[in-house]
Amino acid sequence: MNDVRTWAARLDDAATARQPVAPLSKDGLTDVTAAYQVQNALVRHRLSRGDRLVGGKLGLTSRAKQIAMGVDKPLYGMVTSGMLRVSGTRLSSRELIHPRVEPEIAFVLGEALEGPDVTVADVLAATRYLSPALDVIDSRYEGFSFTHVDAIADNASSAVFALGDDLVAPHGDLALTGCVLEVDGQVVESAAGAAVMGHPAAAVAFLANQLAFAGKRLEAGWVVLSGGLTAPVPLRPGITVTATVSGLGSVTLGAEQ
Ligand code: OOG
Ligand code: MG
Repeated sequence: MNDVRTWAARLDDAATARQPVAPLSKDGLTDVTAAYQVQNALVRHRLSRGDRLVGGKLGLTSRAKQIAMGVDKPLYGMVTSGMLRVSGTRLSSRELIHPRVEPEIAFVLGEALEGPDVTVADVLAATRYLSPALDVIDSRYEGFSFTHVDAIADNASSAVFALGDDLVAPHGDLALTGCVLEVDGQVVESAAGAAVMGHPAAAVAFLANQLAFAGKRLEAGWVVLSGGLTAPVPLRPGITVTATVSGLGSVTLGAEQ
């Protein structure tokens, strides 16, 4: 318990000071349960500063992400109000440590989802809107290098995210929906929805079912980021990144010079 508090404070300080730290796995963090306890305590730091819980996010749900980060198991984190930016925002380089950005499909829930037996069909029935999302990850670990438990403790590297301007009701086959990621107008990555667990709603179901182990659920009105569809790209100073998802529109973020 002592370690949990110390580790959470270390990650919170790293984010606040924009000073990365050594992975907690090098300091004795080994099991997934303890890692989620650290994550909980870390999120409580944000809530104590006035943030509200507004949803959840999946991490490492596509092969592309797993290969890029060298971790082969999915995980989840929690999303708070202070992470949300309007599409078109330019982020300041002083805000973050070494940000990377990735395209995702976001779900906005009209109804709560409570595990353990949530299915893809349940997720789609409970979804009010879909939106393209840009997820800016900013690992609090040196060199953006971590193990599965490290990334869990660090709340899935969550930093900032943006949704598209239009929220669209679910339609069509999300597994076959195309996603294109552009940097300064050049296509750098692309994927189909199926890149995330065969179907992005499967990632949301996975999250609802995982939360059930902790006696928690996804609430109505929450947003869920289903996980990076492609490898992330560094959010370098001066660049503009746009994700477009067929039938859902676009979302853009930039970084100041
Ligand atoms: C951890 C996972 C973060 C995703 O979509 O895979 C994540 C990381 O890659 O830093 O948001
Ligand atoms: Mg992500």
